[in-house]
Amino acid sequence: MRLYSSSMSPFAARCRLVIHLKGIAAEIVDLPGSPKPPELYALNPIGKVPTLEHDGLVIPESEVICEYLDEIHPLPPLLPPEPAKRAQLRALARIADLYLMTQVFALFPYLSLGDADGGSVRAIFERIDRALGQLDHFLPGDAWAVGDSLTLADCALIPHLGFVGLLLPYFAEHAVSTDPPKIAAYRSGMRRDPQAARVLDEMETAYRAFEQRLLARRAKEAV
Ligand SMILES: N[C@@H](CCC(=O)N[C@@H](CS)C(=O)NCC(=O)O)C(=O)O
Repeated sequence: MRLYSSSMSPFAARCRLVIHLKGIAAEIVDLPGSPKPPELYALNPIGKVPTLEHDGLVIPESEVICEYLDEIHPLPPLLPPEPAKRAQLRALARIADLYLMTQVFALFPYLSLGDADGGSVRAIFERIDRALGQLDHFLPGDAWAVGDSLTLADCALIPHLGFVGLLLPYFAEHAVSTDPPKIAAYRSGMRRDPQAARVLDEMETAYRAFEQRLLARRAKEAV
């Protein structure tokens, strides 16, 4: 089994977290940088990480990969048996994927282009704040996202919220977001699981290196 990953990608971190929690012997191929290499496009024309290769099968999309891993390696189970909890779990992960992370990634062009009056960045932050509020609404306010143990919802939310915490301060000149109360409480417990702490650390190390390169490039352009 081979996972094409990037240390900085929260979507790839979600899959690495499942792999580590289940002790799966997978080769993790780190593909830093963008655009991704032609080898990845040859396997998956979407050209995104994570991409999983297993027994001749190529699977794109982090959510699909995580559910596949849970099905072929059932222990420890990361999907609760109750349909209601499964629905809650999938709703939380989907809200984070579709409404929060699409807006967070919309900030990327402004990392290199800048945003002279901050208007575009502020508009994106308004949408991020709305998505954080929507996610907060559906969070139960307990230690884990659903039930009393770590599930696939946490595997999505921990890297996503970790990435939000790294990227958003970069735009503090133009806009700031504060976590709504349940998300703030959830964030404070995100490192409780050692494997979750591990992927958060990997993501932060890769993000800091990316940020240094970005700041160096901007300083050079300003001369
Ligand atoms: N919906 C996809 C999103 C994956 C995604 O956006 N991956 C980004 C990195 S976070 C990527 O590979 N972008 C292409 C690139 O960096 O060139 C998923 O859930 O896997």
